[in-house]
Amino acid sequence: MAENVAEETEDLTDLYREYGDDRIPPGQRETDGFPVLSKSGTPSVDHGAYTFEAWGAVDEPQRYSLPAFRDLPSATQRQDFHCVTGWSKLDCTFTGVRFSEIVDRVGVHDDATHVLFHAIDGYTTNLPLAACNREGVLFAYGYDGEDLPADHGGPVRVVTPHKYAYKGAKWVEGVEFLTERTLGYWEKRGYSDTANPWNEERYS
Ligand SMILES: Nc1nc2c(c(=O)[nH]1)N[C@H]1C(S)=C(S)[C@@H](COP(=O)(O)O)O[C@H]1N2
Ligand SMILES: [Mo]
Repeated sequence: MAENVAEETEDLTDLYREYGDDRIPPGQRETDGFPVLSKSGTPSVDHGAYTFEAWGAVDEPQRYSLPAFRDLPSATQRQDFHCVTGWSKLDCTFTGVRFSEIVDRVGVHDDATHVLFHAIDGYTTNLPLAACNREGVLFAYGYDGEDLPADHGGPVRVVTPHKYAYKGAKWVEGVEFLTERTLGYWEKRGYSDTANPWNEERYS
């Protein structure tokens, strides 16, 4: 899979304890499979032409080919995955580049407050910078020790274990640092901007 797989798997399956006693958020049901949920199907991505970019309110915009991105220091984490439509998949293992790893390289401006993730299918999703500057926000290219399948967002997707899964853009091609909030695809269409599963923040 990756040239640079981390030795240790970080266990983030207990992060629900920040919000209460129940691992499965209210109104969610555990699923055995890994459903695929996309607004418009799986785009075909040319891995040779793929680039990951970070730009906006930063000193040093970054651009990586897929091999260069996979050469960055990596992390592997086990986490639960909660879709706002009601299913939760427990114990997913993702490998990728931590959000903080990118932050370290771009030199984020002091007045940056938000980010917008951009995806190849035209999808976007937003988060406050503070929600990204914490454990668990990963640009994942591996799942269960294999390359991340295309249906689940390969070659690279975002995962956000403390939020509903629509905050994790599949087929991500970049992250834009912003000095004000810009709503993403589902956030513009009535889904919660804050998206905390344990507080059941589904709709805005
Ligand atoms: N680019 C992109 N990312 C996306 C979506 C999408 O339609 N396009 N759907 C979101 C939603 S609503 C969910 S629940 C998860 C689903 O991820 P999965 O298909 O791997 O289960 O991806 C999120 N990321
Ligand atoms: Mo979802």
